[in-house]
Amino acid sequence: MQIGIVGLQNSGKTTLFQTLTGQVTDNPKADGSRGVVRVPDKRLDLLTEMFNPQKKVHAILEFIDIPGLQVSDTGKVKITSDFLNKVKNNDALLHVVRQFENDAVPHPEDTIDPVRDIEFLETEFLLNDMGMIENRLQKIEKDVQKTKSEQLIRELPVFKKLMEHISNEVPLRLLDLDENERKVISGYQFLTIKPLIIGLNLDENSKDKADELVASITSRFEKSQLIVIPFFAQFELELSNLSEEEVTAFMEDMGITESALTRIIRRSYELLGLQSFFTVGEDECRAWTIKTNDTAQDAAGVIHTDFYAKFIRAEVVHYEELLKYQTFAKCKEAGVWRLEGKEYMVKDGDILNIRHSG
Ligand SMILES: Nc1nc2c(ncn2[C@@H]2O[C@H](COP(=O)(O)OP(=O)(O)OP(=O)(O)O)[C@@H](O)[C@H]2O)c(=O)[nH]1
Ligand SMILES: [Mg+2]
Repeated sequence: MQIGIVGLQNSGKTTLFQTLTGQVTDNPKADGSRGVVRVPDKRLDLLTEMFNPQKKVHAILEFIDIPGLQVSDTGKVKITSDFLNKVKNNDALLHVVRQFENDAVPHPEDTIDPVRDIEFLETEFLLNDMGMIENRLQKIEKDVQKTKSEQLIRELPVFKKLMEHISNEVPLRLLDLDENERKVISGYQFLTIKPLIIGLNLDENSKDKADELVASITSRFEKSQLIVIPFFAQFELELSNLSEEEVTAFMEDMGITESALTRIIRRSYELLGLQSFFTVGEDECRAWTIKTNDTAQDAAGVIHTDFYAKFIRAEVVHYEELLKYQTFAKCKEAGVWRLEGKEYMVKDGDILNIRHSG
């Protein structure tokens, strides 16, 4: 799973990227970096205490620091092909919006106005998608009669649906598409179809206004159902050099109960329909990421590609049950340890042991 950090120039993308990944480079302007983040999970910590394994392996998310978007003289955000290339492979986007004052670092529009900046990007993203849909639709309508191409016949109703939706200036992510429709357009890189989180980058002076700001942005963009997460990128980056106790004290002082990292990851999981399952043992305790509706067989395939085809059964016990009964033997006695077939829908927090052939 990969999340692209986008936004206007000097909004704090690289600062946030460094805060999230702990990957601090000498050159903060070296964009396009890719960083792996371990997904914090208290359950994995407890399982590790329980099994005392040689290795503890977290689930991971990847973040990409995408170069800042410029604003042209005519007041438009410039969407370049380089930008599109860097954005297209991401599963979701995190739009960092500036809400910090810093005279040394000019805002491309001079003033601080998060609503304007969100609108800027949203408008350009919508126009970009609208243009793509319009062009494609024209081409399909022109060629479909002539060629009777099956692909075009399949695409036509889907593109009509997209056009109708986006004409109302609503991002494509809010359009209900079934699996077949998604397949038809999977080759197209629409910007507004990607799950989106708005990251509001505050400075210390705005800490008392944070809730109010988030509420006003959320209601202003009600139509797009934006998810807004406030954080203090610079402040949290500075904390990374301190001891755990100091960090806790400083965070309390700022009224932060959870780091930006934890909150961003939790919302990304929700937004992307992700969940975690665990494998445990004396050699390794590990958290894995799968989609919400994945089956035991899908989960097996995530552990090892071969396990998908060779799947026999999954031994399943939920984390909460293991915590309650402490050992697998006691879980068995209590009837909460089960053998499940390949169609079993894995639940967040399941502990699995895959039985496979060969
Ligand atoms: N005062 C203050 N400065 C910040 C904050 N966040 C970022 N900065 C500063 O703003 C400057 C730009 O931050 P970056 O993180 O490099 O911004 P960016 O969005 O990656 O910029 P581009 O990659 O050029 O688009 C840096 O000098 C940061 O130190 C903040 O919360 N408060
Ligand atoms: Mg940057």
